[in-house]
Amino acid sequence: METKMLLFFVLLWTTGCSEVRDLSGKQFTFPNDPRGVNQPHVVLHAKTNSISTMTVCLRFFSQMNRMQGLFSLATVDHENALMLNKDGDGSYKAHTGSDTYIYKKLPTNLLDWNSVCWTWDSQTGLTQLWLNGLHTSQKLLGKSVVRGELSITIGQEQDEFKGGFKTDDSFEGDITDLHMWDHVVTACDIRSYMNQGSFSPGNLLNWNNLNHTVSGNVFIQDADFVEPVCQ
Ligand SMILES: *[C@@H]1O[C@H](CO)[C@@H](O)[C@H](O)[C@H]1NC(C)=O
Ligand SMILES: [Ca+2]
Repeated sequence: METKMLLFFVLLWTTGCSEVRDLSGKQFTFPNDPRGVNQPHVVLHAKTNSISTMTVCLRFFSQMNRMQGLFSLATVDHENALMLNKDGDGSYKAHTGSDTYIYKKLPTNLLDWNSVCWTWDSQTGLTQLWLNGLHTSQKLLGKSVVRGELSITIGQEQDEFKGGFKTDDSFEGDITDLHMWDHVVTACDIRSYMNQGSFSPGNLLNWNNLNHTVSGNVFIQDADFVEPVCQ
């Protein structure tokens, strides 16, 4: 009994703390442990209660050939308020509120990084997906503005607000350079992001100043997206 209580408090202590950190040059490593303690994931804290326009960019490295969540933003009303998933065949599913668009079979690296950016504007409903310097044509997605307390996770996909994680859409691999903006970033800036050039960091989520909470077996390691200069 006492051991159980102690374990409980240790878990609370190791999973409950948010930390603001400059993660430049670092990655979150999610190994093959989706059933692990607390179903490994990272909660990202953004200071807003409303999103009507956005861009989210991240780089991921994974060989997983099943559905996996790349970015999961839930509100109390919508578990998939803003969600990006990748399927085993390289299809990407973008979801806003209750609307979905599926980009079928985009060429995705299995043994290298993939840089992904997703833009959406609720005024027009237009959305666009960028992958490794290329982009799709514009598509129409929903126009419903995201409102209320936000719950953002990577590593696991929410099927309910702050939870509902399932082993079969968890993420396995590495994630780095995640940024989120409250506007549609220009094509020039997105290309620059993808080529590791200079760009203005996200004003909703900023990898260089990321407020986050790690839960379970997630490791922070050096990322090798930029070729390291070996001495
Ligand atoms: C980080 O996020 C937590 C949870 O939302 C919040 O309580 C805390 O104030 C944030 N820290 C900073 C420095 O913004
Ligand atoms: Ca979901």
